[in-house]
Amino acid sequence: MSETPDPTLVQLGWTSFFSDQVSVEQSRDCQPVRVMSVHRGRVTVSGKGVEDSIASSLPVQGGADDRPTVGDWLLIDRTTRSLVRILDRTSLFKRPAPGDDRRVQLIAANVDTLFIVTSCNQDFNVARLERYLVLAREVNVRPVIVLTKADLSSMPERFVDAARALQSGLRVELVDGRDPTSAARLAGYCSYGETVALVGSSGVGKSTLVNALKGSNSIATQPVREDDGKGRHTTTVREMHRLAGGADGGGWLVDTPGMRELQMAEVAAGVNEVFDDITAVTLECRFANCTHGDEPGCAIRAAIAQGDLDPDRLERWRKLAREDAVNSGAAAVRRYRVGRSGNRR
Ligand SMILES: Nc1nc2c(ncn2[C@@H]2O[C@H](COP(=O)(O)OP(=O)(O)O)[C@@H](O)[C@H]2O)c(=O)[nH]1
Ligand SMILES: [Mg+2]
Ligand SMILES: [Zn+2]
Repeated sequence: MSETPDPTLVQLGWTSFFSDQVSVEQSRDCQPVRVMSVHRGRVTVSGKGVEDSIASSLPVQGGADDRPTVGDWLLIDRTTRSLVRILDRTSLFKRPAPGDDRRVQLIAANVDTLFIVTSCNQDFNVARLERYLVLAREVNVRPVIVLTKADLSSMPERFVDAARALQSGLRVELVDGRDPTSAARLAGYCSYGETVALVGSSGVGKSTLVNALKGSNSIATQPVREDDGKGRHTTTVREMHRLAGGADGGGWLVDTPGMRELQMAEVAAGVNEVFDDITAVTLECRFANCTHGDEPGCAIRAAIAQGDLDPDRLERWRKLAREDAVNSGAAAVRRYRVGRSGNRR
């Protein structure tokens, strides 16, 4: 499919990454649509001349990620409009399904930028931000730290500095989410055809930001509790919000459910990158398998002693690396078991 891309599709986020996956024969019978929202057994989709709700089951069920989620690009049959195929994703957010350790919940696909939202108050927590940064790296999206409630702090710059110190080159934005002029500084991250997902604890102002950027109050803010941490399924519908942004229309925002319990598994590469300052020092340890305990020639202990490395940051790195090792081991065992006992689920 190499003809000039249709503007409707481009605005929806269609790129050559997706069109390259569709053969000429396939594009005769099928057309691409993007998933706007997910409901029980159905998804709403948009495409050229299509605004519809279709059944979300695939003709052939494959792995656990083989079901459509918000942001997915699908091929549907031009005549029957039934789902034929989910196109490969540039990125995929998922989490363990609440209350079921074997299932994963797909959160959003084909996201370009992640707004990691926290507020200039007690919600601000460097350890949690680091977790989100690791997640962004693993999922392959560009992270932006968004600090809300700038108006409630007497020294909001302190939060900006603390966030900037997390990773070199990290983008950090300070806003008052209730003020559209202030929130507008985020619009550049979600321009024409681009997709942004928002993550962060309940109450930090994610929905407020979506409303400010959309220029309307179409989605409910705080009084609705999105996540009580007990895995109760709430009525929140995950959907793509279209931004106004000029004549052609802007990009897309996806509000996500709270992910406070952000467990890390199989994220070793992300941990190494987000903590690349520490990773670099470990390469100087005399022993390749140094545990940075009491081995001779430990560069980590030397760096701490010289004040070059923040012991708190080292501790957070240790905790994440340990957690990743434990959970990755558990995930591997689970896959092995599931594989052996045939198709569980
Ligand atoms: N003062 C102030 N209040 C805010 C700001 N952003 C959000 N709020 C308020 O914080 C509460 C939670 O906002 P909400 O958008 O529902 O948070 P969400 O749970 O992350 O979606 C609401 O009462 C908002 O009006 C901000 O920048 N400044
Ligand atoms: Mg909300
Ligand atoms: Zn060491």
